[in-house]
Amino acid sequence: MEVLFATSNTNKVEEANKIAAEYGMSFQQVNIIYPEVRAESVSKVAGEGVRYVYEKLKRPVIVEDSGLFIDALNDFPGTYSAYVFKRIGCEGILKLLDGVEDRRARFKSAIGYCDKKGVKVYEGVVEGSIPCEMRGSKGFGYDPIFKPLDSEKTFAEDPAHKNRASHRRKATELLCQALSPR
Ligand code: ITT
Repeated sequence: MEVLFATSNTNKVEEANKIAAEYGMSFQQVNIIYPEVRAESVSKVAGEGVRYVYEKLKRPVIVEDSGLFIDALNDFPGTYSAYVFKRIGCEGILKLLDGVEDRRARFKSAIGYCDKKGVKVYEGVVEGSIPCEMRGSKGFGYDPIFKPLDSEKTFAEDPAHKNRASHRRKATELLCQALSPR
């Protein structure tokens, strides 16, 4: 089964497709601009976004909103992660956390799916922490500054572990299980 994936981020599609293949599914990227609502939850952003995109395409489609939520920064950058990454990147986040002891953080992913029956949203979260320096060169975005709880390596150092444990893995699996029950 093939479902459209409305995103400008090819990395997201590649990661989701590795997981979807295990369920005999795949996502086909479609570059369509949709308004991102101002909201504090990734689920709200994904749900509203996919409703808009479905109205344009009238074909089963997903939108994924994701982001990094840092405890010591009151969940910043959260749903503003893409904007913040473009402006200050991983280096800027490390500066904001300079001297901060509490390094706890989580990645969240919400996948909004819409077909003629309506919108469903599937969420995934991975808990971790922000190291004091960037580590690794794989992956994308904030991967060099995110270390999941169950590993000593960042996602950028260990993409195989990211594939097994990520926020995207969890949300994508819930979607695939809902679409192709075994
Ligand atoms: P689309 O909105 O077009 O799908 P985007 O990259 O702008 O693509 P988001 O709005 O969901 O995606 O923003 C999420 C940002 O959070 C993204 O720019 C990355 O910098 C970061 N991010 C999300 N998932 C990530 C992951 O698995 N690893 C590292 N950074 C991630």
